[in-house]
Amino acid sequence: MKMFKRMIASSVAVALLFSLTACGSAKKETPAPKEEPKQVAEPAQPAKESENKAEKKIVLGFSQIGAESEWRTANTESIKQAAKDAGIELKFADAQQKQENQLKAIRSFIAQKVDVIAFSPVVESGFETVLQEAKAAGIPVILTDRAVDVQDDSLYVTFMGSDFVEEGRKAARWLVEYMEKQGRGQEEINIVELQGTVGSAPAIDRKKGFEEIIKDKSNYKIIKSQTGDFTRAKGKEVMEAFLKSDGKNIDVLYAHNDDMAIGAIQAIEEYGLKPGKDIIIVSIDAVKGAFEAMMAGKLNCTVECSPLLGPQLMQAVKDIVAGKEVPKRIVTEEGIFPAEVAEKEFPNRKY
Ligand code: GYE
Repeated sequence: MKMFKRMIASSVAVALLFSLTACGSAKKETPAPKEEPKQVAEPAQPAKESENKAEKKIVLGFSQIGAESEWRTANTESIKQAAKDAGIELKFADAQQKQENQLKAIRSFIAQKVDVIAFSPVVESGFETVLQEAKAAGIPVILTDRAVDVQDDSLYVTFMGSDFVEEGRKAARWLVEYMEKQGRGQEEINIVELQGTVGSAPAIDRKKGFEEIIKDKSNYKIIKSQTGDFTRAKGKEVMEAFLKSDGKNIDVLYAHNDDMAIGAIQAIEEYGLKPGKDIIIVSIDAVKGAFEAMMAGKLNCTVECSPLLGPQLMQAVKDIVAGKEVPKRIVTEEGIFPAEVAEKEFPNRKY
């Protein structure tokens, strides 16, 4: 499968060629990226020591967020494996969910004069200065998975990852349809929400997309919403607090990732209710743990968010170093998996 179409010319007409197809279906097992450039990337920096470029290994500095979830572990593996396969030297730094560690890692990559920097920003804000430093040093930056909130989008070459708003919409659309099918379409539906890391792109966008769909349905109410920081432990802890205050009034749990849903499932069982039955649960990522929970009847639906970004990242690194232009935005195609298809799809899951 071709990960990128490459841009040879920087004309707007050429840029239009990159609008590809819409999102996938439950049948999809290997999500493919689709490309939606907002604009053509800046020309790559002139290659340093270009005489030896063919011989020299490309050095990529990658700042990962941490190891907070199954998703993240799969993402790290994908990046490490793809770097190996592509013959790219990878300098990998784990920020342990702390922005200050990411800033340090990026500055150290600049000091080491790596060829390309890529990172997955833990939160959206606060990266402007370090991105300006990278730009001043002539090092191209690729954003993977999560976006940053900057005025000047020439501070990065491309952003590859999912459409988180759409994932939130998919979760809500599934829920509304499911409730209708259960004959509960007109009932008061009390939802509790476990949000991802405060200030992160997926937490902001998944909330937004979900709310967008339920806002016109007056019987759907989010009665509690709090962060579980994308981890199982925090998801469990916050769900315990939700149950303590609202107990039997909770109809639905919407978790911004599967790990928090899995933590919450434990809390629900310990409280004496049946997850997936007494409380309907929808989450996002579609990791193997979610499929196991669905097959056990404890989770009702997971919306796919693919962490397998390694191969397309390495392709972009190579293209940029070779002076080719890449699309400004590369969106991953994703499906949705309700519990009914879990058993059939499980063997196909790659993360
Ligand atoms: O959903 C979650 C992880 O940024 C898309 O981060 C990623 C999210 C993913 O911790 O499980």
